[in-house]
Amino acid sequence: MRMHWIVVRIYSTWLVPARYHLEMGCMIHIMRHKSTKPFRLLHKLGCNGIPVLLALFLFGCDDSGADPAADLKLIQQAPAEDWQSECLPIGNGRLGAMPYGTVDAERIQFNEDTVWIGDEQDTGSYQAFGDLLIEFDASQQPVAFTDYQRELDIGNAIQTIEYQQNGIRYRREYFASHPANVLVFRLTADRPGAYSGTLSLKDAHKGTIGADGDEVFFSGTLSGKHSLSGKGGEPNNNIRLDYEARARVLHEGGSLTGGDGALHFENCDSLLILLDGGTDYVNQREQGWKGEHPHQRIMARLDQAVATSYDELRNRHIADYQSLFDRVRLHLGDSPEGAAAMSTRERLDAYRGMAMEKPKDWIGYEKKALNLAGGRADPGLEALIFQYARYLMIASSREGTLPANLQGIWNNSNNPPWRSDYHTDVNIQMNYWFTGPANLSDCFPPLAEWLWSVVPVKREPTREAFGARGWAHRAENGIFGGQTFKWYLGDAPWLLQNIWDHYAFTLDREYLETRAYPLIKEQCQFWEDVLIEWPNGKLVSPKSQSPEHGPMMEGNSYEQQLVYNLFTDYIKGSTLLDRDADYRAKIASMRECLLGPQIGSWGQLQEWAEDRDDPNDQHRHLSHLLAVHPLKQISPSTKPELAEAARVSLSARGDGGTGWSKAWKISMWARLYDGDRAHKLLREQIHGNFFSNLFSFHPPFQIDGNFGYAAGVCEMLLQSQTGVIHLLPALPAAWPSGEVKGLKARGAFEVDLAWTDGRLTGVRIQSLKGQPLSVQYGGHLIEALPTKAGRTYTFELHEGELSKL
Ligand code: FUC
Repeated sequence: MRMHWIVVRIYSTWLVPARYHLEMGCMIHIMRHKSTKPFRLLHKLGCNGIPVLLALFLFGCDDSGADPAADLKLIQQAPAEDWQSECLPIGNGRLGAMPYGTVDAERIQFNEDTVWIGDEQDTGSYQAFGDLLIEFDASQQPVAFTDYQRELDIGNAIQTIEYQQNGIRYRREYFASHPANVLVFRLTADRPGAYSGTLSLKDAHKGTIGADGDEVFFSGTLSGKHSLSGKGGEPNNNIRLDYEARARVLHEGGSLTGGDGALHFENCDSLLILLDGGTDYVNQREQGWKGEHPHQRIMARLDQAVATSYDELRNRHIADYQSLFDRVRLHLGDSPEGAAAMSTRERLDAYRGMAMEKPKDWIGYEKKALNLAGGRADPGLEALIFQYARYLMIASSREGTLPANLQGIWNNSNNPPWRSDYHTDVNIQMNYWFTGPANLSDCFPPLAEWLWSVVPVKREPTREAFGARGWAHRAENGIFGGQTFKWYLGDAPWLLQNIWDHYAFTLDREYLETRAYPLIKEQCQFWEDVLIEWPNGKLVSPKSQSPEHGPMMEGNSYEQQLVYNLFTDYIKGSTLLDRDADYRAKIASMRECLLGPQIGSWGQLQEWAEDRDDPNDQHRHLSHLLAVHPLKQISPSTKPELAEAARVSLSARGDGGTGWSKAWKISMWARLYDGDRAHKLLREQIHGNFFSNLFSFHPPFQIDGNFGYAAGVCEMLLQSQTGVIHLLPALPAAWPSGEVKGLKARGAFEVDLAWTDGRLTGVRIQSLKGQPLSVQYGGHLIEALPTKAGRTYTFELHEGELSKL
């Protein structure tokens, strides 16, 4: 009977791989029966345990990837008409693509992460790269088509387009392979000879276009200046990157001929198009930011991809992708019947309780009154958007690439919004808040490497502006170290919060020694040089602006909180590495003198050293609340009075805002343990700031809203910033039952959780590096359990008390 229960459970919890179902299921079962030891259950099963253990082992081995029924698809029932709101993105970290053609004329807009115009003075701008155009002969006499469906399956990172035309079933299958490092497009049909037409490339700049044999290509030099740069004098833009893009076409059946810069295919059964491109950018100032021309690399990658069968390319792509994606499974509750099969547009409409007809309807919508009561609950959609952020991160940030910019990697303009750059006064930091908790630390190194590469450029202007060692940032940043807009002195220590946190999640000592520690130490020197001592002995930042808000003042909470955090991390790092003891002592004594957080006249956490906050001010930035999130100094557990003041301030700021601002408020409310308010923000972000391709918008499209949303979901389910692993700290009533597998906690722990009726029912924590483990659930705390690296620890909740099994 109970064996039967276990087997049923294996198949009923569809989201989680079999191994997990069984172990969690078994564990939950044990808990429900108030049995504390697994072997007691085995006795209850009426056997000596061996057959059951064998069954556990056998089922445990059946971990065969994503369940086909999983709710992991974005579905569209019409070709994309609008680039930012309707195209479904693919990417391999370096190359990105947005298919937005029609049935008769495919158009795949593509990017490469280094295609930039800018230099060491000017931020410049990320650029569009090109389009792959396929005109089918049918486009001369368009014929009606039926059964059209576009799908992006984020369970395997493959996009498909299917339709029926002239009695033929057509299928396009697209993916961006990280192992092969090329874009792959395959067109098939259920009848031979179905493909005739012309294939070409369009350069987004003014390069040379050509066709040769089975290839089309373009190449040139990125020169000139992008249009934003003209303000305030002529920019140099004197770094001119050479670029090239090349598509190789393989066909089955029919013929392929070249001419006039295009390839003509006739009566082909199928087409396989491999596309690669790049520039000569290297992230090294001492080489003038330019390395070898990309031509040889592109040819080598295409040669290798051509020598690999399509199935093999596809299998390797899926295996690589799932090695990252499958680490986290999330189930937040059951969706309405049939929701997972709906088009994403209709699904969003149902969630919102109102229909959006055209992309233009969305712009400005975030400002309109929201009718939250009108929509229907769809926890599967809320989980899908979380997993989609993980998909987008894997697609736009991998070891060796540049970090995800304001639009990840996807950009169709040479003058994109805010240069599609690296804004350092919240945006790029927000992009990377969730990589640690969402088990994607492997996607983080591009941020550290980018920072490492641009800091040397920033030292000289920093010395000139502030007479200080180290470096500071203006808000807009490019890939050659150039920067524009205002100086924000907290930006650098804010980036270093991400840099330290990557260490906190991974405990990667080499990274600490070679990247985190040197950067943090150099930043401490900047603050040693610029902090001002007030007559009362307090150390404050020099005059600066709280990001994009208010006057220039000394001692803004923005810098004060960030410098406190920087010094704290420095002290920890230098202690761990046993380095620079004298300097550590100096920094520790400076930290003691920093002006700390202040509670103002209406109970608010002050944004400025002066009590001048306006209770009616609903500015989108939350710079004075950083100590709540993403920093760690204010928590209701450790600093209840300051946490209450932060709550007053956050409430006053309201629940509106841009995509990223709402996303940040999810995390903020979660850190204040208000799960229902966090969920309200999450819902409002979905209502007001997601296009039908699930790109979040500011407006316009800005990927920090996607990544910040995922950070918020993590904060609702698990927190670890205070050194304690806090389970379900902000579980909303909207998610009464659910499961999550594979979230990470600081100290290198991997955590699986299950809950029912709002109560924790299962906890499994794997210690990856053998650190002591402190766990909290509600008011109950288990402190400093010794652990062994590689071991998994399970806990049970019995009459409200948490105990280790
Ligand atoms: C910051 C924000 C803006 C926008 C821009 C890209 O400056 O204040 O809202 O997100 O970055």
